[in-house]
Amino acid sequence: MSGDREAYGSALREAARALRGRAGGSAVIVHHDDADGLAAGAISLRIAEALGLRARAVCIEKMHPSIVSMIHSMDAEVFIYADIGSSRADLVAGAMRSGQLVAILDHHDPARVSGEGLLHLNPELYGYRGEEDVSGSTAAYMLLRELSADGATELAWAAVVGSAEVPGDLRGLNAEALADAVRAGDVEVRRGRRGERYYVVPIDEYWDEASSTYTVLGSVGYYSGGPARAVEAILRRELPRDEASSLEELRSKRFEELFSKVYREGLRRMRHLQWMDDGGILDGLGTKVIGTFLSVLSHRRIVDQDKYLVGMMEFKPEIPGLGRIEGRWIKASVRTPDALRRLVEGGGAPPASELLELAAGSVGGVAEGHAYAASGLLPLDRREEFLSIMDSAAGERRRRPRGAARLGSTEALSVSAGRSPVCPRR
Ligand SMILES: [Mn+2]
Repeated sequence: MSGDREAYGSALREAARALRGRAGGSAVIVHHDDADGLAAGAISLRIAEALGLRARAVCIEKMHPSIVSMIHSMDAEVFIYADIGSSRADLVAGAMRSGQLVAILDHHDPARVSGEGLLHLNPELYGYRGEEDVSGSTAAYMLLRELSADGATELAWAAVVGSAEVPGDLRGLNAEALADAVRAGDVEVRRGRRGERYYVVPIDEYWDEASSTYTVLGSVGYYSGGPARAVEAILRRELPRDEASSLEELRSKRFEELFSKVYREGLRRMRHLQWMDDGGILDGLGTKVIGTFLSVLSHRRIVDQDKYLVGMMEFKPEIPGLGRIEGRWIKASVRTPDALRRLVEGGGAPPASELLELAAGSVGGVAEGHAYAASGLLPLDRREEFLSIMDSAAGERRRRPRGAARLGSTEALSVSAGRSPVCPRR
């Protein structure tokens, strides 16, 4: 068990004091599109309410410089980032205008930046592990509880649902939210053969099932108002099953179409990677779906098991509730098929995130992720360049066979390859 509860607690108290000073103003809640992000968004709206702030929510799929700068040009004094923002706190610090107050309630690996008016409340900064002890929605819940101990309890169950992306029995700060939810009568802990299961009374569903349902709304339904309806549903203590199943149906139809395209045309093969694009088939669905598609595809025979698998679709420049970002962009996702995954595990090949960050960064894009799955955005007109940079970087960074010249970075590679890929962010 990790975490400096005292230091984190006093950071929460300080943040609450700073935020209370802004009562009566207006706020923008920026949240992620999966269940954790949607629950964190709902909880953050309740935070704004507790502070007497008029608030509106914007759901974003990715941190991107243009998106962050558009956010901070919105007319508001308080900005809350929920389950997103930490890894690019540098972008936030750079885009903040004077007088703006920002609270980041996130659990992803934080960029360590500080600045006037920036309240970075990621429990990882206090020794907790975002992969084990705390979800984004729990991070948000902790601040809500600080602001309004009584009002918070009603949403503790949402933090439990958000925490479903963290594997194993809930612990650390997640267990604190669970204890509140149990006390409120909203969650029952049932012990199964493979550990605890959390049954959520108001929505009559287990936490992990509920998590998948909300995630479908937020991600597949990203461009059709899904995130806002999911957030509203959480605040009303409801689970929108019907909408989720029709979105799932739509997604599997599109996936079928895309599988036929891939089998008809094959994958484009380079020395160290293989790639495909959706040819517009996934248009209108949130760009998380290309990652989901690759995860399924990566186990098929058509895929070379020792090459990185790259999938691309166009990223619509129109961000719902925010506006149009400049330029035309592609969302690129990467997966490591099984044989390659073992190589990465052993330090014999670079993590997917490292390659993608390098290649996307070289063409003016952004990327993040972990050893076996990563995703990013890159300019549409620099796709070929991006692919060839990624292919040659993969070649250069492969460890040479035993006895060949030493490559100094293999130790660092195996360390990052060992991180557990728990956060389904890609
Ligand atoms: Mn999360």
